[in-house]
Amino acid sequence: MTADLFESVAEVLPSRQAMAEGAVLLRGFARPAEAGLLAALRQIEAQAPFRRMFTPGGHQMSVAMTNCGCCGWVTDASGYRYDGADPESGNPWPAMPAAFRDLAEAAAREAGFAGFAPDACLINRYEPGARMSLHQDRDEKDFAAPIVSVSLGLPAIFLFGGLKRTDRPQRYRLEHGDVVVWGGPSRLSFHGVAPLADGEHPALARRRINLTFRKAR
Ligand code: MD3
Ligand code: FE
Repeated sequence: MTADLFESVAEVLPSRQAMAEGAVLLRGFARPAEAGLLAALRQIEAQAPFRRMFTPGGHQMSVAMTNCGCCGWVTDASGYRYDGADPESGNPWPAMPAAFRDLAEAAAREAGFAGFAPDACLINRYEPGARMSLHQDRDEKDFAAPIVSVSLGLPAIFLFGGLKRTDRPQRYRLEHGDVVVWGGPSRLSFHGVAPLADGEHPALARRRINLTFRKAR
């Protein structure tokens, strides 16, 4: 009886943790959508395979990426940008699946950003050892729109810094199904991901997938 009560309360009260002003962690928010997200991901991957891109400085990223939506984030010798075509194939990126869009919009609403309409989703794939160094996301046109991130698969240590590169980052462990919404004063915070520890996840094996929903145009 008591256990049932807690389960039904947990369903209507997702755990919500404020990380900073405008940054909200919704633990497990994506879990009910897991099957639909993974099916859509497999379709995207078949049309636009993950690839490890090169920074303008000539370093190959350890994280492999693909995209869906109007345009995809790409980096090469000429710089960082959102491109309407996949440079590997010349084709448009796969359309944003309804399962992706619905989840991102629901999470944004839950965090106080009703009306968020993402047009692009960058999909990051981490294998053991892959990392992302501290950076800001500033290739989008409109910083008033938040970014929504969805973590799937192996857990990662997320580094959440301040508005200056030198601000000491806080560490958060992001697990399968966790969603974070970054808006308002947190939108231009420095952030990164520590090298992925090896492990085995029931749905994603030795991988972590992160979906980041953006308003790029
Ligand atoms: C905080 N991805 O794709 S998601 C990225 O886990 C990126 O793959 C990381 O940083 C990942 O650019 C972190 C969380 C995230 C995304 C965008 C942010 C945090 C953010 C923008 C502003 C502040
Ligand atoms: Fe980022």
